[in-house]
Amino acid sequence: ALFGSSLPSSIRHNQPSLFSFRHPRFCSSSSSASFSSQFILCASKTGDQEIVRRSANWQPSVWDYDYVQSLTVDYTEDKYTKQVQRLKEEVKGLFDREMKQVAKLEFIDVVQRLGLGYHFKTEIKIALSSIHNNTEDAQLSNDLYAASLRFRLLRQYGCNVQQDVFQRFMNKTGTFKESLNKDVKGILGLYEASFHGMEGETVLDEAWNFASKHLKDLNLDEVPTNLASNVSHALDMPIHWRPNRLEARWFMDMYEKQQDLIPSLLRLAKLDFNIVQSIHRKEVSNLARWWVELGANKMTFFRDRLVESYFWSCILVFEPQYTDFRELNTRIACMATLIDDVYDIYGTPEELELLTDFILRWDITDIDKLPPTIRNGFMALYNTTNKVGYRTMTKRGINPIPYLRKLWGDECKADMKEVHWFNNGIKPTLKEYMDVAVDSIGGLILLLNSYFLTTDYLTEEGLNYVSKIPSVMHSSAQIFRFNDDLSTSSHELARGDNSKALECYMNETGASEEIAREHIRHLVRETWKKMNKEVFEDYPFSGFGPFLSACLNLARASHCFYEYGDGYGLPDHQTRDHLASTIFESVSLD
Ligand code: 0FV
Ligand code: MN
Ligand code: MN
Ligand code: MN
Ligand code: MN
Repeated sequence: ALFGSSLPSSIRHNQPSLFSFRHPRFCSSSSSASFSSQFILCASKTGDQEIVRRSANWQPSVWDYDYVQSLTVDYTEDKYTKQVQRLKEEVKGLFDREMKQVAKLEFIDVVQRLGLGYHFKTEIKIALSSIHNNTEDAQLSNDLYAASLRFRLLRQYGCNVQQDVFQRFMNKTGTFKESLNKDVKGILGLYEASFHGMEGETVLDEAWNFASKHLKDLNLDEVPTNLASNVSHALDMPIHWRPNRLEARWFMDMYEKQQDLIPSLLRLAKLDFNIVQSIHRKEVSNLARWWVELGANKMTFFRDRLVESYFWSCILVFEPQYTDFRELNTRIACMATLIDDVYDIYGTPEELELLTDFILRWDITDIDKLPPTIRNGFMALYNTTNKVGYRTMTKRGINPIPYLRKLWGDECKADMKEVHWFNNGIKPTLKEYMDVAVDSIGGLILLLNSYFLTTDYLTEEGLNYVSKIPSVMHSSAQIFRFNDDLSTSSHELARGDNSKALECYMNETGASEEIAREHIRHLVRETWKKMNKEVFEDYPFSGFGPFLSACLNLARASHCFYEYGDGYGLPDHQTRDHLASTIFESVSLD
């Protein structure tokens, strides 16, 4: 079972300290000293009462909005477009070269990891189908590296290749042969392949166990430098979990060091990266103008994370033609952040009840009944949603507002439930928690956007189907929630918040934090296995491609934002570098 079993309540942990803070409340100013000094106390008069509010003391944006607004677009001139056209033709020709099957697989892998897969969909499809049908090639069956590469690329593409191709590398007892130990390249390939496993595929589970243990135990000083870098990179995060643009940026530098590199391919990858980045720079610069005009960069009651929200949107859907998606989705993500901070920190339970009611009724009559800051927040949410609705109805002929409203409502009801749990010291089981927390993380509304702002065939039926949350969408949001909780819950609980996945599991089972972490990480892998299957199920509507990729990419974005700490709430270090190297810094061409 995904959520494990609960142990008798007699061994449940009591963690009173986790619940020592309550939501802001009405109180006399003299009692405000009971709040921890790490919070800014903002007092505001409403009638006779004074509201003592908490503040999470968010760090301001790490990006200077003057700089972001002034970003220039350098790579759209004709001379680059012509060069790219010529290079694309040249690379297309390379798919037709006579070569060994394994060399062809390596070529496809390089093209995709360089971020160029979207230019060569037809060529890749033809090449992989022919490899899929060819079961005669001895190397592809007998060599662990070749078999793993074949398996990974075919699965990535959606071909139903059986896990049994790995049987020949296993003992009768069902474990991998120890004689493979010397084959680091093969084990690395097996490791990457194992992330494409689905539920019930025990061979791939064993592949993951075997390969991760051997890669972790390796002495990398004894391995050739390039291979060693690839091993560390894979252990840091497997290819299947990496956002493609980020992988492309890293892989270009690796590929450049390769002896047998194809110069025109590398040149194309660099040019294409810069051209796409130019489009992204323009988009984020326009968004910064909107943000500053909204005055949102001056509001301190919620996180100012415009650029990070844009980066999420870029990871979800990067292709140049989807500017509308990125531009509108970024705005929605900023509003999801606002709402989350209002429910988690800023509002009193009474105010939040009232706000939830406004959001469910979707009516701005009488909004002055809301306290000013919350009223302004609701108005921003309402206007932003209507803007997305207007753009969609005028450009795509369908009104998505009823569907967006519904998901905002679900999200706010989930937030309200968490407020209730927190204020009453209620500790749900992991399953009870997840039923709510998949709604409160905000991923579902982004995925809904990714559907109606990218599909070529938008219909009311399609929108209705997606708004009922197909399981692929649910799995994606679930991974987002788990990853977020792994990295943010210690701060959240110290500040005063409901129990998150880790604490719910610890409370339910009596497990230590370390065991609970391991368990949640295990659930992340289990949920990926579900999603690996779900993305290739039959869907009743065409034009689902970008939406299904967005489901995978939302999970990937959450790995990339949360693997090294809270990259969204406290965006330092890795997130900052990842973001800069993807969106701001061009690749040097010589
Ligand atoms: C997570 O923050 C977060 F970023 C939310 C909910 C807003 C949605 C934004 C994007 C997808 C960019 P936090 O850890 O505070 O969320 P929870 O739900 O744990 O309070
Ligand atoms: Mn929060
Ligand atoms: Mn929250
Ligand atoms: Mn909360
Ligand atoms: Mn969180």
